[in-house]
Amino acid sequence: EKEPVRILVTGAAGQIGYAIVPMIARGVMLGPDQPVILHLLDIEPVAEALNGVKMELTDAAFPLLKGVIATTDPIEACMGVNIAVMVGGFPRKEGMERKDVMSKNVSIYKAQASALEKHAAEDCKVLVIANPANTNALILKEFAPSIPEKNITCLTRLDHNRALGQISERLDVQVSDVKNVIIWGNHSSTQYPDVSHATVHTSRGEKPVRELVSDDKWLNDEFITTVQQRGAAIIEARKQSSALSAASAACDHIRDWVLGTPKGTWVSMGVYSDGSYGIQPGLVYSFPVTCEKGRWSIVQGLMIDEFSRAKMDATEKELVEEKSMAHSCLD
Ligand code: NAX
Repeated sequence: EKEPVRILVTGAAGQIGYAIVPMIARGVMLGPDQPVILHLLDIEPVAEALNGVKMELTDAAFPLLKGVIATTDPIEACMGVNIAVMVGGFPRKEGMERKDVMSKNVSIYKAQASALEKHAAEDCKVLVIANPANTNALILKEFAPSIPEKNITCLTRLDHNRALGQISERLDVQVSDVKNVIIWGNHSSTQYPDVSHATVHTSRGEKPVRELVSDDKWLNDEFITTVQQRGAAIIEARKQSSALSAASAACDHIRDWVLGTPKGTWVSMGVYSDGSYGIQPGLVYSFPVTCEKGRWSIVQGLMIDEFSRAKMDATEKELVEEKSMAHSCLD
C-alpha cells in the first residue's frame, strides 16, 4: 500500500470545505489507490462546527482516509503537508469596500505563507481558492520565498469547466468531448474565457468550436459574459456561492497537476507569470498549461488575435491594480 499523502484544507468548516473533504477522502483528488490524511484548519469561532466535520468523516468510514487532524492552529495544520488547498478567507460583506476585503485576506495569506514555509513538507503543492484568489496566491508566494514559485497556484479550473459546460450545452455534445478552452487572467469578472483553440471530438475527428458554433456573436459576447458572471448567477439561484462545482474543480486541478494532463489536452491554472504571451512577470495569471510528472508548463506558441489580446491585457491590468492594492494594505 502507498504511503498516505497529507492534504491541508483551510476554511474546512465552510461550504467548499464541506463539499471537498468527502471528495478527497474518496480518492477523487489523488486516485482510488492513494491513502490520504486530512489536515483541517479553520478559526476559533467555528471550532465546534469543524469538529463536527471531523465526526462525519469518521462516520463515513472512508477506506482511504488514514487520519484527520482538525485544528485552529495554523502551525499544527501545516505540519508535514504535501498538498495545501487554501479555501479559508474573509468573505465580502454588505457595505464593505474591495480594499477592506483585500486587507483582511492579504494578512491571512501573509501569516499562512509563513506557517506553510516553515512546516509543510518540502515540495508541497499549494492551491489557493479563496478570493481574491490570484492575489492571495501572489501574497503567499511573496511571503514564502523558500517555496518554489512553481508550487504556488490558484484556482481558475472552475471557470474553465464552466466554459466547457457552456459549449457542451450549446452544441448538445458530451462535455467530455469538448477540450482546450482557455481562461486567461484573473478569477474575476475580467477573466477572458477563450475558445479560439477549443475543439470538439466528433465522429469526423476533432473540429474547432468556432467552426461548429458558427454564431460568432454568441461566442464573442454572450458566451464570455455567461462564464464571467456564472458565479453571480449561482448566488442568485442558490443564495449561496458555488460550492460543489468549486470543490470538484479543485480536485481536477490537483489531480491533473500531480498525475498529468491527458495527451493533447490542456487545462487552465493560475500560475506565476514568466512573461509568456507578453503578460508581465510577477503576477499570478491564469494560462493554459499541460502537466507531467507533477510539473506544469505553460502551453507556448498559440496564435493570439487582436480581440483576444485586448481581453488578455484588460484582465492583466486588473491584476496589476490588485497587486498594488494588496501591497498598500501591507504598508
Ligand atoms: P465560507 O465562508 O463558507 O467558508 C470560508 C471558511 O474560511 C469559513 O469557515 C471561515 O471560518 C474560514 N476562515 C476564515 N478565516 C480563516 C483563517 N484565517 N484560516 C482558516 N480558515 C479561515 O466560504 P466558501 O463558500 O467555502 O468559499 C471560500 C472561498 O472560496 C471564498 O473566498 C470564495 O470567494 C472563494 N471561491 C473561489 C472560487 C474560485 O474559483 N477561485 C470559486 C468558489 C468560491 O467563490
